[in-house]
Amino acid sequence: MDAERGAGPVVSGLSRRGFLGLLGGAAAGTALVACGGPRGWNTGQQVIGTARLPAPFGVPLPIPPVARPIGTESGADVYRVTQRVADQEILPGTRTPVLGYDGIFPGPTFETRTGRPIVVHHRNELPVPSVVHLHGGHTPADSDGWPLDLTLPVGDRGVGWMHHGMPGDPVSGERVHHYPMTQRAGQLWYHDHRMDFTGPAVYRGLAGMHIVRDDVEDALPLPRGDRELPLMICDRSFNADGSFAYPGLDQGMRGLPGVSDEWMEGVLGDVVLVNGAPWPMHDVDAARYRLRVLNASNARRYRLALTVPGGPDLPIVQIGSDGGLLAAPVSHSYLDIAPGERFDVVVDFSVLPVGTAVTMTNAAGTGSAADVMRFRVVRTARDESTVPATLSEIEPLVPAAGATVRQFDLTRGSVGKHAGWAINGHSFDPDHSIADIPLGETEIWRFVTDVHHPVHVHLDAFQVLRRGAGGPGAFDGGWKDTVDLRPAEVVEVAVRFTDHPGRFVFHCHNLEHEDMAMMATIRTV
Ligand SMILES: [Cu+2]
Repeated sequence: MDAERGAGPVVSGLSRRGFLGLLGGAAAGTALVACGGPRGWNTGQQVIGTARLPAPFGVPLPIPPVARPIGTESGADVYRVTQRVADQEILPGTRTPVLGYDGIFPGPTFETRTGRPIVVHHRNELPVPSVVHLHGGHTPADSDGWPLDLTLPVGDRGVGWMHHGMPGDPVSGERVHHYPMTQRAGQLWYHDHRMDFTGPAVYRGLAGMHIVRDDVEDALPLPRGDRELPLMICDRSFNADGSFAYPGLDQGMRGLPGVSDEWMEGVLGDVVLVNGAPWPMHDVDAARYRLRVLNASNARRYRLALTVPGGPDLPIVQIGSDGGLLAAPVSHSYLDIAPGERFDVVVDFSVLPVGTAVTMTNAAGTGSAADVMRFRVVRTARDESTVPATLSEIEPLVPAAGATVRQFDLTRGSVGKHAGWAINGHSFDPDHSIADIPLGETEIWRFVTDVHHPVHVHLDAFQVLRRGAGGPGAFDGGWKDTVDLRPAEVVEVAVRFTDHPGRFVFHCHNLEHEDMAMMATIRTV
């Protein structure tokens, strides 16, 4: 197997073996631990990188390229994505080896339409197995990215990888995902979901955005074109040679999962990236913009505000959540966003004079993590966009009297030296469903936490019913697929699965918690 791998394709001047060697050189020994921000905001520890960092707001905001179909097949648009290692200039003047969809981080953005199915051929030219999950996708089980449905590297026969023989459907080289796109418009994202190694895989670049559009949304006078910006926010730390500093126990991501004890609570970076650029800058018209914000961090939560020198913060008008448009806009002075969550917002730069610099700040972070990016208002411009008072129709999920109530306790286990994270006291068991849920029935799920846990449910979005003693929180509106739970909190959601019987998962989207087994198998029946 090693001979085969060594003979594999050379990518960007690095053989696969070279890539592993490079990762090996990026051991966590160079990294220090620090507290991740103001007390109580984050569950995690920051990796202090050793790379020379740029001054903030000097790098232009990149916009990932849009994926183009290579053809059509039975009414579906067909795409091909090659996962490969490539060098990318993330910090100016240094090269970072990334694991990238099409060799880039973020991967290409998908733009699809409700009711128009797509087929994506994912080819794995990485040195490690991969699994692709479309987060927020209403996807049949065999295309959803079950954590053991490994796609092995091209030419790899699958001997020696962990989990060989466990339930799953490993394939060699390439996997075809069928996405029916029978869902409303919304902002999804796709990322790696391999059992035990999701944290390092996403951290090293395996993440991209996916925007679904439909006629309802197209009919609204919202900002569009250059005034609609997808913003993938994530934190990373870097070694002096430019490589990502991730404190994984196995830097080659081959055998031993997880991170050492210091990072059990989650890995926080000291550089904030937006669309893969450190604290970028973007020039804007004095007009409304639609910002489609995704928190793709492994563990970091943000409190985002748009600060204006000498003035009040710019209002942030939320128009959508994980699962598409809200019923009506909601104005916020800041946004709390946990890993995996998306917020669709409109901001109006026209209230500011040309020349104003607007900084997106993060009150949940300190030091270098307190800033995210900057907008600079550079010109006046016509703007015919508005935010309508009514955005979409949202069917309320109302559990019937006597509806099934399931409680899930998300806590850290206390057994053994490397006690992991657990749901109802159990580590992820791919063989055992902890809930068989009838399709079409609305259930109440109650999540109970010890520390911060952003809970993500696959297959269908849900609605938040209660947070603590009150109703839904300020950021809980609309269709959600990921809900931000704070320490010692209880949140109840109404869940209803439709269409696709099979085996799925729900899990904590703090990726270190997920890798250390805070995930559960469910079955829709
Ligand atoms: Cu968690």
